[in-house]
Amino acid sequence: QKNLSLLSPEQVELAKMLLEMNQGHLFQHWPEAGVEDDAKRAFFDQIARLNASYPGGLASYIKTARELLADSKAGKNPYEGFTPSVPSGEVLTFGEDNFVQFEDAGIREARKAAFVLVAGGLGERLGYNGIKVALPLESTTGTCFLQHYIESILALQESSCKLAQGEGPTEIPLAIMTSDDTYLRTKDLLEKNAYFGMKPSQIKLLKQEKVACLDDNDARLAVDPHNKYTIQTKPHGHGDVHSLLYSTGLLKEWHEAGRRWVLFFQDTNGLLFKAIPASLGVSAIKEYHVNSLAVPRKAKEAIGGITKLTHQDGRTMVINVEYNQLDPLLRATGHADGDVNCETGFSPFPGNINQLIFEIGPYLEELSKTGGSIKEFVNPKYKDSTKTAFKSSTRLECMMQDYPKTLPPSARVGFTVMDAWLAYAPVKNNPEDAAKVPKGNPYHSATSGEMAIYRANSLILRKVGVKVDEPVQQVFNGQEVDVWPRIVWKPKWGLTYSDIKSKVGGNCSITGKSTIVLKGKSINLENLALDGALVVDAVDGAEVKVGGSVHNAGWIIENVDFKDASVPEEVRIRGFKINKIEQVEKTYKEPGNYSN
Ligand code: UGB
Repeated sequence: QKNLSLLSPEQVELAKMLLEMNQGHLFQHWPEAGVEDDAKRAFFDQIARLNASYPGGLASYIKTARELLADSKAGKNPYEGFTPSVPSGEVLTFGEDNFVQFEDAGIREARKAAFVLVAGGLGERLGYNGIKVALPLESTTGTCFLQHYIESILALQESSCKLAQGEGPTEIPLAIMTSDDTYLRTKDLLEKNAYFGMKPSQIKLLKQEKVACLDDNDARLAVDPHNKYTIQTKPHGHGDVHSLLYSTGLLKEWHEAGRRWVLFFQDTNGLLFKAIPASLGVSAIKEYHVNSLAVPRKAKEAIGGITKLTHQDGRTMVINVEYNQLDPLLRATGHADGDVNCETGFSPFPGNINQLIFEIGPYLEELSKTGGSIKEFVNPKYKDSTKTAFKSSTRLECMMQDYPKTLPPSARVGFTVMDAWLAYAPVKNNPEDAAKVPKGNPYHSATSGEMAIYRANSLILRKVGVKVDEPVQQVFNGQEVDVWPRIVWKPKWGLTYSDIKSKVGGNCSITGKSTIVLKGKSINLENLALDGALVVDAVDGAEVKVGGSVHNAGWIIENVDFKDASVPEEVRIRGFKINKIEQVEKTYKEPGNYSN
């Protein structure tokens, strides 16, 4: 009461609302007026921001939270009335005829696309201190995720525009959703690196607001333990991306510019762009309004399962069921063993990798009705089975893949399954958790993410006729992985199967200890026998033929302990470093034809 005199009429209203919503604990330890008044005003500034940035305000947030927390405590099945079954979708195998056709179609469509990277997450499971998009996706070249993504989009743009011969849009835009945790560091990374070659005007940084954390089942707002005048906040989830694209007018702008597709992707999947051309081709040819990319999923793997849900009233939808909900849903509908592998060794439900392709027209039309709001959920970690206390504060969240939940049955919602070795290798788990992953399930760590790049590139080169040695097994940070030759290339060297095939000729071979780095657009490998390290760098316009025998001591992988604080964090978390002993470097700085 004594503090009321400090407040503006709006702040008094907010204080009343908080008291009505049973949030009196927020003021319990406040000293009388005259003491720490500035901090008290700052508290109300934060309350006003939280209130303004949530549809319906904080009261609505607290009300929804109470309902969802009560459902969670009661163990209520969010899929009441629905029966799950395995849906059918487009299943593609790299290099097969239909894969190549879809890739061709995808390259044609790419110039009409816009990309959206969701990168507002803290990466809590990884425990890395920087932003995840700044992490190297492999340590052979040290290229970071953001650089790789931008270079991939630029390579797509160039290939697609070449086919279009000057018709239609010529630049593919990239929007990046950040949060308070990632905005400045993402901006900084782009500015310090000249936007990795993209025009600054092609990139738009969006920022999602955080939501208040909750301390208990009555949705009492959580106070920061270090500052009693601050409410703890956390990101609301990647689902915010829809309302942001709508409220900023970006989606409308893209639509008016003649764009047809929007592609959403996550912060740390170094393989993704190998799957983009074919999956975009599927969207175009099958005329999907919504197309989700999927990979075969191991039971209990921490990725959602794409599921067909049929309601008692006959409604059906194909939707992602999140990993923590799939098992209870199956058990509740007569599958006594829950989320288990079938005879293939995989879960029968394809794994959602949250790479979504939407057709812009129908998407914009839907958002004009909903404003982009997405159904929320809560996922508290309870202290014990009484479900009365949380291990740490929780908050409401929403997921971008839940968008189709509100679509009418006429919407064309499909999915495309590709091999995980080609399409999916995220970096999500810290070394300790990764080492505990059940044998046979993917680690989703910095170690496995990097090794997956070498494996995919080795398998792709094998498909186009290169003899690549078998991998060897090695253990890094407690994880056993296959170590293939370290084969890496810039996206502009090869985006599609046909592209890559056209650049490899004769009898080429690469031994297991080898490293090859291809940094130019027109580098042709012709009768190359590599046993060591070879780095080829060629400017655009340099047509280079590389062949013959290359033999040297090469680049060696050496173990690093993740607890060794003398080693940089991005190296430690993968458990190895590369010792560059000896290599052959071929550099072509002027356009022209070169052969050796
Ligand atoms: N992200 C944001 O931009 N904002 C946020 O508020 C939160 C996250 P996680 P998650 O592919 O492996 C998803 O935390 O949510 C960004 C799917 O739900 O890495 O546990 C964040 O920066 C799941 O079905 O993943 O699981 C990151 O880029 C499955 O597909 C992205 O959102 C799983 O990903 C994902 O955030 C997967």
